[in-house]
Amino acid sequence: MSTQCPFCSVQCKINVVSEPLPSGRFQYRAEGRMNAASEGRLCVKGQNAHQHAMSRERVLYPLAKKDGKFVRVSWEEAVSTIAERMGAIQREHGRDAVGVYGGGSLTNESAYLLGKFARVALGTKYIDYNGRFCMSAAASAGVKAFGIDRGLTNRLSEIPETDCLILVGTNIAECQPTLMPYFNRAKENGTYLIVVDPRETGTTAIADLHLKVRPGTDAALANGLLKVLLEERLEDRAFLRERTNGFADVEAHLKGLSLQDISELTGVSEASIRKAAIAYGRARTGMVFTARGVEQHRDGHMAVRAYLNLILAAGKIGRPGSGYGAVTGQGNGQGGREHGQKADQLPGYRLIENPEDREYVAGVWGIDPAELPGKGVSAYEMMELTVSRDIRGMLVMGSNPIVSNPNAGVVEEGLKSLEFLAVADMFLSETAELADIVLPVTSYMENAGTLTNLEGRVLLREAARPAPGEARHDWQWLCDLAARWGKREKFSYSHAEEIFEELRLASKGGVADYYGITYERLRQEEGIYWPCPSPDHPGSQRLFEESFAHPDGRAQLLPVDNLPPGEDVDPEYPLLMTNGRLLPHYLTGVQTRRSPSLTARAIENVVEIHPSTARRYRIEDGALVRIRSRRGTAVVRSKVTSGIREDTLFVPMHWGGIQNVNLLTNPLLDPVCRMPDFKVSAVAIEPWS
Ligand SMILES: Nc1nc2c(c(=O)[nH]1)N[C@H]1C(S)=C(S)[C@@H](COP(=O)(O)OP(=O)(O)OC[C@H]3O[C@@H](n4cnc5c(=O)[nH]c(N)nc54)[C@H](O)[C@@H]3O)O[C@H]1N2
Ligand SMILES: Nc1nc2c(c(=O)[nH]1)N[C@H]1C(S)=C(S)[C@@H](COP(=O)(O)OP(=O)(O)OC[C@H]3O[C@@H](n4cnc5c(=O)[nH]c(N)nc54)[C@H](O)[C@@H]3O)O[C@H]1N2
Ligand code: SF4
Ligand SMILES: [Mo]
Repeated sequence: MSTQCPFCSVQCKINVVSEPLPSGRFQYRAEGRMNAASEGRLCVKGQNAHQHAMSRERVLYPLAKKDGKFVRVSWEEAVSTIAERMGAIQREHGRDAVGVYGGGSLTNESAYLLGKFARVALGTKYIDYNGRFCMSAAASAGVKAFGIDRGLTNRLSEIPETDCLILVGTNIAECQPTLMPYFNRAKENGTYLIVVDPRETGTTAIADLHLKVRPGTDAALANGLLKVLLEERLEDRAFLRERTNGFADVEAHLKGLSLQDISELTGVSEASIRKAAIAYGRARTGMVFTARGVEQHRDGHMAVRAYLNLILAAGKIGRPGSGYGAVTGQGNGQGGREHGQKADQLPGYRLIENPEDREYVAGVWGIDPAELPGKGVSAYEMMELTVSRDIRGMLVMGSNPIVSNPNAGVVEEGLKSLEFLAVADMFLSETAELADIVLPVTSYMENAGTLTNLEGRVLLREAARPAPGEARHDWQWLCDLAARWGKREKFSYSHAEEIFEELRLASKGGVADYYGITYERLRQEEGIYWPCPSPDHPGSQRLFEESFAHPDGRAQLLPVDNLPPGEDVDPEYPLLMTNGRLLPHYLTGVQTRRSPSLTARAIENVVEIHPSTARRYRIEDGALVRIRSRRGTAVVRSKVTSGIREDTLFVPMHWGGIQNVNLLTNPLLDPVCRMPDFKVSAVAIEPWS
């Protein structure tokens, strides 16, 4: 069975081989299949991804909650119940009283259709998705600085060609493991590798210089790097003059900042800041990659902008071996943010507030532009509206929001207070458990469609096996549901490819232009980089060689303030807690916790704590501990390690219930992109007894 890994943004191609056992049963084994991104490699998650797809815990029939218990119902009853209950809420409280919540694991076709369903069938402005927590800071920074947001500006194969690499808040070794050989090859070629992370990871292990930054102070660190670069006169004046705007303001702003203050704020020595800046400035070619460590902050947008300032000032972009990478997270984190499941977006990265964009997409959908709702609110703000009862009904497709939202305790209360909740999932996730109706959906092995990987390369994933039980594709039941709102003729597709054909048209002429991409081409060419505006266009491998995507062709620099962490320590909450990922688990763990091989590698949540901090708070290695923040309390096991800063704790995000790190996290939102301040909370720790 030939398929594609459902997990991270590399989208490795897989062959699942079945081998007969003497008992007559089969055992399954996954092998990597050659492709340009992973070059045939698989990480441990890909090697075991078939286990959850084949799990006995799959939801195989529609379920309805009756007297507090789920019972099996027909698809007809499930869809009718959703239509009746959501319809009644809309009639009583208005169209916007229902919300839709999507995800970055969905295929482009399903994500596109979800956006169309919200706007054309439900007619609600409230739609957003889990990518808000993932790519919104880097995406908005790319749009503002370059005029376009496409994860990597260069091909992966250029990584080994670059002389200096800066990886900021990105743990490639655990989060995109099959890409590590590109970085190892770079090291063999003599690349100088700088990694910025508050703790030691598999990625910092290969660094030449590890800047152990204090969580939440990345913007200041980037300002420090640029300040030194300018003092050393390592900027590219010709590039700045010919290809950018705004440098003079940045230069003036940096003159007013002191490197000593930056060093104190960030916990990184002046000598290390100098060393890193000079290495990057002097290198002939250089690349900077950012991920959630730097982006999931109340100033995530500006922290990325500070790094983009550095790249632009050094003139290291738009050339072989020089560029920027926003390391996308989810399997379709890139495509999922292009085709309209975001509150302010229409397909092709068009904007719902732009009259021309509205007119164009309304034309494709055959409706009056005036019928299109306006802009809604971000994912966490939608959850706040459930608490205030402005949103009374919700449809969740491809996410587990009560585990993945910040301030998860309040989010759970909000979802519990809904008059009606429908969840489409393969499993009874923590969120699905709260639903009135659960729709059983197909997994990656059964559902065909396109996904766009971290390079901006659109890939076709064919179906590898039939749907189990009565599971259906997301787009199939969305069409049925739309018919209940009287929109059958606008949602009549018999195959994902027909939706893609419409998506091509809807994206035509937009920033994320897929018009030139067809299933046929994808089969032949094994992936095409967008923008691809016409069927004879080869796709865009390297961006910004001649110009940036703003109307004047120039990139935009912007002064960035040095900010302290969004919630700093005090005597009651004396430590900074950050969070992130472990190699064997994926996101809220709904899928990987159902894979015996993966879950055996990490069966419960842990907190990384420095030995001297552990001593101070009487924490023994391997003991249960209670962590408290202003939002709530979580209980996890301690893991004492000298790899982490003394003032910092690290707790992975893959567990729900009392082990959920998001019971602690801060829902303070970035003013530009509405990214929550996930990566830093002030906490207290004590032994659990
Ligand atoms: N194994 C695995 N792989 C995954 C995922 C998964 O759940 N599991 N999820 C996928 C998804 S959706 C995403 S978004 C990506 C995420 O990929 P990453 O962003 O690489 O993952 P994280 O572990 O969240 O954070 C990366 C690093 O940031 C560091 N960090 C924490 N706070 C700060 C800070 O304030 N500043 C800096 N500079 N660094 C900080 C953490 O210590 C961590 O090592 O991974 C994708 N791949
Ligand atoms: N503290 C903290 N919180 C975080 C983060 C962090 O770093 N720290 N990271 C954030 C990030 S980057 C992300 S991406 C979010 C992710 O947060 P979530 O979206 O909640 O993560 P998942 O666990 O992937 O949930 C996806 C759900 O959809 C189901 N699913 C998978 N494929 C399909 C499909 O094709 N159709 C349907 N209908 N369902 C499907 C899965 O079974 C699962 O239940 O979490 C965010 N939350
Ligand atoms: S999790 Fe990512 S790196 Fe690992 S096999 Fe899947 S797509 Fe590849
Ligand atoms: Mo993500």
